[in-house]
Amino acid sequence: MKLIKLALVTLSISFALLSRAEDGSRLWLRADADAQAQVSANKKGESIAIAVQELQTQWKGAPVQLNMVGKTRLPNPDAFTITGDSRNGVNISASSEKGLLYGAYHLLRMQETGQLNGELNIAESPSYNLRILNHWDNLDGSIERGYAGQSLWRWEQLPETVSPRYREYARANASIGINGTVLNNVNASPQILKTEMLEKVKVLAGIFRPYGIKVYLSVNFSSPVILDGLKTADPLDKTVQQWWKNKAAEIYRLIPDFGGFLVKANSEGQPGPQDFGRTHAEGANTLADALKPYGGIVMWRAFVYNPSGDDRAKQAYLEFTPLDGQFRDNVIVQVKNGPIDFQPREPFNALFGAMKKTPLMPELQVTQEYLGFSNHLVFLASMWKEFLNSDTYCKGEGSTVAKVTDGTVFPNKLTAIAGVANTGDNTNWCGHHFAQANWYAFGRLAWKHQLTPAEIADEWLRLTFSSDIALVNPVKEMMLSSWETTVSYMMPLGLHHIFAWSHHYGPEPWCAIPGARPDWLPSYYHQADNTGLGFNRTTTGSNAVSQYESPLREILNNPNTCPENLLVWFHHIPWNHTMKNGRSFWEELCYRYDAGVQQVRAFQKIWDRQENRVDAERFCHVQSRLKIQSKDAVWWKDACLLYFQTFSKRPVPYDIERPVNELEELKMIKLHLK
Ligand code: GCW
Repeated sequence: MKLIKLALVTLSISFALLSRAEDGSRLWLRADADAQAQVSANKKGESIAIAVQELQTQWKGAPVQLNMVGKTRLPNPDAFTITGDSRNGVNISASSEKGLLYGAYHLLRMQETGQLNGELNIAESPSYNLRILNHWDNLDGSIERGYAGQSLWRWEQLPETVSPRYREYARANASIGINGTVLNNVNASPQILKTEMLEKVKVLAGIFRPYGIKVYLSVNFSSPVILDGLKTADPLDKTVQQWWKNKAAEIYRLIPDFGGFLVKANSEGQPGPQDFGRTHAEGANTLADALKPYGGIVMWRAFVYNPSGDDRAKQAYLEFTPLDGQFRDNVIVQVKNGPIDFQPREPFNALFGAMKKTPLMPELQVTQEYLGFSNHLVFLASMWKEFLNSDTYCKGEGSTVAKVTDGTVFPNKLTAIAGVANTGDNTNWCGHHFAQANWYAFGRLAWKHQLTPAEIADEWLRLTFSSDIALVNPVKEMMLSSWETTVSYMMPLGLHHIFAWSHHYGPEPWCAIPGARPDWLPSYYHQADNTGLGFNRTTTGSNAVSQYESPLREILNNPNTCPENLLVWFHHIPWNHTMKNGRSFWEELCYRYDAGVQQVRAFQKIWDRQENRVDAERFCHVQSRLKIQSKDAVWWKDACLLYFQTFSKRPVPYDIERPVNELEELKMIKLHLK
């Protein structure tokens, strides 16, 4: 009998463990739902009901009162205050249901990260009003630049069958303040605007709504022609304008709070207004006029470049600055952080600060297209902070990118930020457990760009792994140095776009595809020759520096004042150029690559020491990904140094690790990735 009992107990324990499998599916929302808190609200509503339920089941402190207050007290609908005392009674106030929900998640986060110590005096209001994820998800379920499986959206099953993950997705986003989602790829299929697709979108919008999330769609500029056989998509044509108006009316009948459109036009083969001799502003305005009566917006992307044009890094600025002031007030121009394309490190795009009459929204890439996919551990908050803190000098010193986009420098009501999502249908959502930290960091920075990467990493680790400082401290250090480390082993000192053809995983600085667009080839960017390395964007070269305000342009123009981490972005640097530390440029390049390799090895050591503090499942998963990252770092170092050495003709300094690969063998590697 005793034995049977014991067996039963063991069985139920193992079941309990099984049902608690640490597969990462719970993201940063891992609080036990076994509390029985007293929670009341002065109003009813769908979002309030969620806030109440989250608190009832997870809050372990004194009774909580949710108060809906007037807009005069809290003008931003997403803002909230938390007052009172966690031991005697807590008040969360906001002027909207959403605000109360954000307040509830904030309070729970404080509890879970150990930040409660009695009195509460919190007032939060978001940095950006619109905090939006962009999904590059195709209607066939594939994801462009997605490394975590297939799309979360099961279009073929909708509208009848609804995956439980839709709600989990909404909850995760709401918990970090994300309030918008663009469901489909910017390389947009016109089919998304067909009535049967809109019926499906409506279902998702309905699930996301109580979580405060609006749905947006990417649209194809040729939709009127492709879907309904119009003769043209010319934005100044009356029938085309009417078509967009009718489409907007149809959408809003189904989804009254639809957010609006995201548009990639005249970029990488996508159709756009220029096909008809019209400007980006004319194109954007036609869509904006259609959405205006319903409160919708247009996010018009500035990611444009064409092969016959000037230096690629200059093109978005050249096309968009002449249009400043010509966009409707419900258009916002969406600009990637850098002037090229989500490279490991870029200077900020000179459009920030230059467009003074048009609101701009930063576009960040959460998915790691150029940063090792979901194999490499790279915490992107550091990169995004460097970008947001960059000084544009557009209204004197201190006009940072953050301040020129969040309404501080230019008083825009329309403030927004977008992140290209890294989610997919993998159990752990993002492929790499640590890639979840980037989704988290995007939301947290969009909410409050003043947060430091250290604060965000700290929160995320406590929520996701443990609050044990023996884990938090070393792993946080690893996260905080991970971006710089990756830059070191991939593209230090301002190198960029020396990736393998098309899939962008791994090095191919030698890549030469006959007939290929020159601006899709690494040699366009690195310009290696016997004299040196780098793209001359100074006044003696492409003069991209002139797109920046003084004194930044002068700082960048001079190799002795240009930040060394962007040196060959702006300069063609001689191999024997003396760096600040006295080394030659060639030597420094070698040392940087080597440092990157050594640092990833150090990450492996840091992680292995956590074996007893992390569940086996996630521990092993991260451990094996770090092995890949370590091997890849060596691959990058050998490929780039051996290749550039054919130009520098200098030895790899004798005190750094010797190459373990042959250049000719590395050149044979052809990965078949998407
Ligand atoms: O980074 C490049 C990607 C493309 C992407 C494009 C864009 C969606 O390689 O896959 O297309 O940028 O941002 O439009």
